[in-house]
Amino acid sequence: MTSCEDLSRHHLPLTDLFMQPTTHDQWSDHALSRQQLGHFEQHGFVSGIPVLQPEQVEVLREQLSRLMDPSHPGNPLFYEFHSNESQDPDTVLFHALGGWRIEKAFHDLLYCPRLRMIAYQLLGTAVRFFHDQLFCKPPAHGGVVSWHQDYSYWRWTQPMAHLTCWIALDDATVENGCLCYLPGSHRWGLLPISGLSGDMNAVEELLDSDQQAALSEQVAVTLRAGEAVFHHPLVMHGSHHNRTSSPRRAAVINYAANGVWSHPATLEGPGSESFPILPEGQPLGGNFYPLLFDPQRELAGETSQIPSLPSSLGT
Ligand SMILES: O=C(O)CCC(=O)C(=O)O
Repeated sequence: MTSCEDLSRHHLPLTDLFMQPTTHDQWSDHALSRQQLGHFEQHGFVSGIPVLQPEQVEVLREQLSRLMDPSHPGNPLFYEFHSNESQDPDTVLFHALGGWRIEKAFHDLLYCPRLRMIAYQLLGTAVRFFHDQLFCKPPAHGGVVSWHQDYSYWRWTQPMAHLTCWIALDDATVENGCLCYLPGSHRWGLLPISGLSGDMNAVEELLDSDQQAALSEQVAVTLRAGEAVFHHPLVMHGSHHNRTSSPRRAAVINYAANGVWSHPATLEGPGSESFPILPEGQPLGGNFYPLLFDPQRELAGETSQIPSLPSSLGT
């Protein structure tokens, strides 16, 4: 039981943290260029995108510190909550899913217009919220996030038409464990789950020799607080330790194209018990999977001026 209101029933912003565009021009101010879309297609990610103002980062940090407290009255609303996913006190990884149900700024982050617009461009069709995540590494003993592909955890939703947005709430640097990518690995196909914490290179035994060699060509994506990187559901990514004297905190939003449906037979991985799973064949929708961007509604269908990638759903 929780004494906190479940914000998932609200499918509109609850605060004025994010001003909503009212015209087509205002929406297009948020759009990625064709060149940025091309980078995503080629490498599997596009980075360095300013999405939050410093005041918005500040509000999110403040609410994050409340969310990280296991005695928060809304804590039972998390889908998953790990104060330290690695179990090892020397390599701490705070990881939680579901903050959007509990604190208003994290709820309203879903409605950040730039995030909604870019998700539409990269998915190429109407966008649904899939879930959110918080990944925080404390100073001095922050743990790794092992190399992985996001979709390996999401096979219970079909077909693959998903997207991740990772938002830095602190400057993310090589020293404090920013995200790293293996460019082009989104063309490797889907690999099995090999774990998210503890051993950075656990995936190595699943890779062929060319893929193992690609590990030495990893690209570290450094970001300023308030900037984001978007990545493909199959691109291999992970992050190293934080041994600095400051925390490295991030908020993540995971999206699915409208029309993606539930296939619980292939459910696996952490959190499967508490995640809001829909019956077989049911398209994502309802309280937990709100529609975040509908080009018919937001742009009155006038999409030709805004570049987007082809939808893998063919819509
Ligand atoms: O925050 C991190 O270091 C990892 C994040 C991640 O793996 C993801 O967003 O898919």
